Amino acid sequence: MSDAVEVNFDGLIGPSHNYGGLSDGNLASARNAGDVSNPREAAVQGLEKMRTLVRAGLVQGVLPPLARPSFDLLAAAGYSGTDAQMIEAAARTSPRLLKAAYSASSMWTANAATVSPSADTGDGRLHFTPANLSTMLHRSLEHPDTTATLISIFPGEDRFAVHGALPAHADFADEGAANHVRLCAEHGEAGVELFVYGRDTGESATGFPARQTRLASESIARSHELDGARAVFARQSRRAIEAGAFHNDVVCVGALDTLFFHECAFEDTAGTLAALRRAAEGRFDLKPVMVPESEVPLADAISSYLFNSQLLQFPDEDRLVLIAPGETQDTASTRAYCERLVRANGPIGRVQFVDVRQSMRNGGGPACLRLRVVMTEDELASCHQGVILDEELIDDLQACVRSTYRDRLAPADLADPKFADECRIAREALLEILELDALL
Ligand code: SUG
Repeated sequence: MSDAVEVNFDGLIGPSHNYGGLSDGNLASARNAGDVSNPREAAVQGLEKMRTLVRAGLVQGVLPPLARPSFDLLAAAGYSGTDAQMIEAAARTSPRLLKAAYSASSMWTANAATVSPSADTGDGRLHFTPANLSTMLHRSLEHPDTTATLISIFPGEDRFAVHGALPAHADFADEGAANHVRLCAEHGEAGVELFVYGRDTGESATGFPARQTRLASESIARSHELDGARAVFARQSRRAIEAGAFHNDVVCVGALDTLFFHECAFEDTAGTLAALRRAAEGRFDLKPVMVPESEVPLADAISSYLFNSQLLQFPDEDRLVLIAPGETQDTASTRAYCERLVRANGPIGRVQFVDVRQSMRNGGGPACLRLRVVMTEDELASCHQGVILDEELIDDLQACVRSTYRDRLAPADLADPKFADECRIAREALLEILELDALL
């Protein structure tokens, strides 16, 4: 089967996008904590990135923002009464909790789920496991609603398997596709799935948190019925985590037969590449593109987000295109590296920069904003068509964002109960455009 395409499902950035400083180990989130955000600009930037891919002739989908604030979180913390009373009381007594309840973090759909295309799975279905995101409170709220979203968009258990999230315990900590890379000859052919974990169960934690465990990765490979010979488990380097690579996709991205990564991404680089080559044997020749520390220091890779790029096969180009954040162009070492990368006759032929600065300031680059789903023609025709974008739909979503989102949001604004109404009205209007009324 080679009739499959890779569909990027981007998260539509929600109206409560703010700089909460909620993610320990994510340097951008810490650095920008408390700043004034611009949700309207953030969502428009995200939609422009989607437009870039639509114009290139790729299939582009969108996932709607989740309802925020999460009144379930406030109720769980003992707040009661009307919505307004709960918000006012939380703002007075626990402003950090209110920020968590308001977080728009579901925009980073690379963390929504781990996805295995039907070409890789034992039962020939397309499998999703929504990530429990159990390491960060604000992100741990996402998975029940993400699961509902995925079921609405990928209905029918004959083709699609949407699993429940793993148990919400540190042993099963899971952050989804951000720690998962699928490599293959062609999207529709059986591939190799690389799972990257930061810690084993039972290890005592020091320093920045490792958000993915080996047990979580192995559990997902089992429930997706992957061929054991084609699943590889590799450990993320502690040094990368300590330097701020809270997900592997901050230091590594792969597509088709190409793995683009920083020298310090893995604990055992040679062992990881050898395991990938073994798993790929007979199907494709792995093309590793390793960026040495001497050319791009790890700190620059992380602050510029060079690797948090989308690596894509554009219809009319024979080499891959890297869709990189503008910050990569602003950083001397990564800009120079990109120029050399393109000149070298390797698998990556072009770098295109996009502006997703609002998201970047919370540690989310182009790759964080998308969930890759390889789909056969039949699967694509069976999914909810309202979320598959063309330019007209992007225009409609942008017009809706421009009329319903604020262009300035300070942490103190979350205390105003009227803002909760604004968020609800904006989300409802977006769901209507996407014909997702079932999620209201
Ligand atoms: O989980 N930032 C996100 C960024 C996620 C990026 N995703 C990938 N690398 N795939 C996180 O740390 C910051 C929210 C705040 O501080 O308000 C935040 O959640």
